[in-house]
Amino acid sequence: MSMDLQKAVTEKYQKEIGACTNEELYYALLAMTKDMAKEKESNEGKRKLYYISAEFLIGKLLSNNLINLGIYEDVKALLAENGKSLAEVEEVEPEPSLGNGGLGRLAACFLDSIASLGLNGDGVGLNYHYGLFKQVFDKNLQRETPNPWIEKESWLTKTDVTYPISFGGFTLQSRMYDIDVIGYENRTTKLHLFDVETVDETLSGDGIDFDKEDIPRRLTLFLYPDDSDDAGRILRVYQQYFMVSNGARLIIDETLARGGDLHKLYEYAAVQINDTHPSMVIPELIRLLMERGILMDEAIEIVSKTCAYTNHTILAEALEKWPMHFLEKAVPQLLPIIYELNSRVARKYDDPSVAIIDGEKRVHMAHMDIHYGYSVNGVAYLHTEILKNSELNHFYKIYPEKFNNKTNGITFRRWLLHCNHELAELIESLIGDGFKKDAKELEKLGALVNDEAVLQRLLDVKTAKKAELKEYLAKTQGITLDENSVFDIQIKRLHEYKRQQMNALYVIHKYFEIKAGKKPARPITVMFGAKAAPAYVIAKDIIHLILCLQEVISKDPEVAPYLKVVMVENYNVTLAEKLIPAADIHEQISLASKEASGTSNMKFMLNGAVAIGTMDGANVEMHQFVGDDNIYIFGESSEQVIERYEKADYVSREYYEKDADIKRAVDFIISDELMAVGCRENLERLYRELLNKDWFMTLPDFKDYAATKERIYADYEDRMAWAKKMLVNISQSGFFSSDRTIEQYNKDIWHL
Ligand code: 26V
Repeated sequence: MSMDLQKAVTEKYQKEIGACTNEELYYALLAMTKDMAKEKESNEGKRKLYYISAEFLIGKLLSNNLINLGIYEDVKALLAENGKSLAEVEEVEPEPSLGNGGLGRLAACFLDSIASLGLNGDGVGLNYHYGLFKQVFDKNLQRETPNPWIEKESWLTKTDVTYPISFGGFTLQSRMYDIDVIGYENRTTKLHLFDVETVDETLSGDGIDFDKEDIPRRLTLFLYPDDSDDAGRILRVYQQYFMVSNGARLIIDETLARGGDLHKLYEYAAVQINDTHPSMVIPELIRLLMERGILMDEAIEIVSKTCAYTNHTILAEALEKWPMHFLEKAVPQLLPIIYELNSRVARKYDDPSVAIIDGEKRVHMAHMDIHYGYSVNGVAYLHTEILKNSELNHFYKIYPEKFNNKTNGITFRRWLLHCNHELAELIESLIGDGFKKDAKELEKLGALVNDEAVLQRLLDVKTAKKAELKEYLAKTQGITLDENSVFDIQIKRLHEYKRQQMNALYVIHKYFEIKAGKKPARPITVMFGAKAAPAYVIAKDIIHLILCLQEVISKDPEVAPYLKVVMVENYNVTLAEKLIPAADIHEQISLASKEASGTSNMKFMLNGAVAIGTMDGANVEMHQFVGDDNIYIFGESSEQVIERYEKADYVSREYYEKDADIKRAVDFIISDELMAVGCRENLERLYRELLNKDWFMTLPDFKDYAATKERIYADYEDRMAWAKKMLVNISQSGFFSSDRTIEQYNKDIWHL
C-alpha cells in the first residue's frame, strides 16, 4: 500500500499539486485516504463487539487518519515541496459535531483503540445532519445556529444496508452510512451511522427550530434537540428506538451471515450500551428474536448474556426515565416486552427502588439495563464506588458480580501525536518511540525530572504551543493573547456541577485585588470554552456572566494588563486540540462526587499541564499517580458532599453573609459595571440562584479554591520546579490511555 497523492489529484482535477487550492487538496486527500482504508483488512473474530452510542464526537479525521496510516510526515513533506501547507488543508475540513462532550468523545477514543488493538468491534449510532448546534455569541449571550457538516464528499460511505423501522402508526426506511476507523499501524473497524431515507435538511430561519413532530423528515437532523418540551423529549425516544432497532437488526444479520446461531447470540455478539440512550436495544433484541421463533424465556436469557451497560453519571436529572405514554405512542411494539420484564422483576424483588416501571408509570432505563444486562460499569474508581455504595446500592446488593470499574482513557494518537507533534518529538528524542504503542513507556521520562536541559526543552515546547494558540485565536476569533501570561484553562460542557461559576467568582475576586493594588507576579489569562444546552437557563446565564466579565475587565485599564478573561466561541474538538497543548493550568473543579470521570483532565495531563481540582472522578487516580506535589487538590471530599445532601442542611446565604470576599464577589454579578454590558434579567437570576440555592455548593469550596489558586500562581514562578511538575504529569499519564481501558473492557466484559 502506498500513498500517491499526485495520482489522486490528477484523477480528480487534472492538475499538479502546487496548482491546487487547499479545498481541492483536501478532497483529493479525503479520496486517497478512503481508498487506502478500503485496502486495509478489517478486524475479525468470532465474537464481535457493537458499541452502541447516541454520540460519537469524532472530530476532524484527516490528520488523524494520515497519522494512523503512517503517512502523515510524507504527505506534509510532499505538500511543503509544492508550496502547500498541510495545516492549512486541515482547516478546510468541517468538524462533525456528533456529541455533547466527554461521553461522545470517549466513544470516539474507544473506536480508535479498538481498531488499533486489532479487536473485532464496530460503533453504531445516528447520522445527525447538524449534530450539536454551533454556538455564536451575540450581546454577550449564547445563540444556537445549525452546524451542517455533511458535504457532497465526506468521510461517510453510503452502504446497501437498509431496514424498515416501524413506529406507532408509520414505518420509515433506514440507510446505513459507514465511516472507516483506521487503527494505528493496524487494520480498520467501522462506525455505522444510521439515517432515514426521507430526511430533509431544509430549515426555516437561521436558528435551530424545526417541526419536532415531523419525524420522517426531521428525525436525524439534530443531536439532543431541545428537550424542554414534550415534543422534543418524544423525538428523542424516536431517535433512540431508530438507532437501536437498526443496530439490533444489523447484529442479527451479521451473526447469521457468519453462520452463527441466534440461540447462542452471545457467542457472536457483545453489545455495550453507552449510557441509557441505547437501552431500548434490550427489549428490541428480545422482540426480534421472538419474531424469529425463539420463545420469550429464552430470548430474555440470550439478550441478558449479550448486553452490558456503562453508567456515565449519578446526576438524577440525567438518568433517563421515559413516561409510558411516550413509549406507547412511539414504540407500542416494545410495551408488552417491557411490561413482562418489569413484572418478572416485581415478582422477585418487593422493592420499588429496583423496579423498572415506577408508581408514576415511568420506565427507568438504567434499571432495565442492570436487571437484563450481564455487566454494569462505572467510568472511574470513585464513580464506581459511589454507584456501588450509594446511588445503585440496592442493585449492587442483588448483583454484586455484575459491577465493575473501567476508568476512562483517551487515545494518545489524537491527544499527543496529532495535536502536539512538538512534544511527541521531544519525548521520542528522550526515550525512543515505544510510547506510541505502549503508553506506559512514558514512565521512562521519570528518570529525567531533574535534568535541567530537558526541563528547559519542555518549557520551550509549551511556549511554542502557546504562541501557536495565540496566532490561531487571533486569526479565527479576533482574540489577542499574551503568551507570557499564565494560561489557566477550563473547557467542558457548561454545567452547574462543573462549577464554571466558581472560576468566574475567582476572576471577580482577583479583579478586586488588582484594583486594590495587589498585582499578580505575572499576567493571568483565564480561558473558558463551553456550550450550554439550549434549554438550560442557568448554564446560559453563567456564560453571560463570563462574557460580561470579559468585556468589563478588558475595558478596565487598571486591571487589563494583569488579568484577561477569554471565552472562546463554539468550543469543539478542533479547539480542544489547540487549547490543551497550550495550557499551563487546567481546571477540574467539579463538586466532589458529581463528575463521573472527566477526560479532558487526562488530555491536559498528557500535554504537560498541571491540574487544580477536587477529589472527584479520575482526578482521584491522577492524584495517586503524581502525588501531592504535582496536582493542586482542594475542596470538600465526596463523603462530605454526599453527607451534606443527605442532611439537606446547606444554606448558601450563610456563607455569603459570613464572608466579605464571597459577598463582594457575588454582589458584583449585579453591579452597575456588569449591568452596563449585560442583561439585568440574566444576571439577577444567576445572583439569586447562588444566594438562595447554589445546589452545587460553590460557596463552601470558594475560599479553599481561591487560596489554592494563589499557591499555584506563586509556584508557577519557579520555572524549573514547575517544569518538573509538568514532566511528572506526562510521565505518569500512561495509565490514562484508552488502549488500557479497552484492554480491560475486553478482558473483563467483551471477551472478543
Ligand atoms: C446529561 C444531562 C442531560 C439532561 C440535563 C442534565 C444532564 C447532566 C449531565 C448529563 C451527562 C450525561 C452523561 C455524560 O455525558 N457523562 C460524562 O461521561 C464522561 C465519559 O464517561 C465522563 O468523563 C464525564 O465525567 C461524565 O459527565
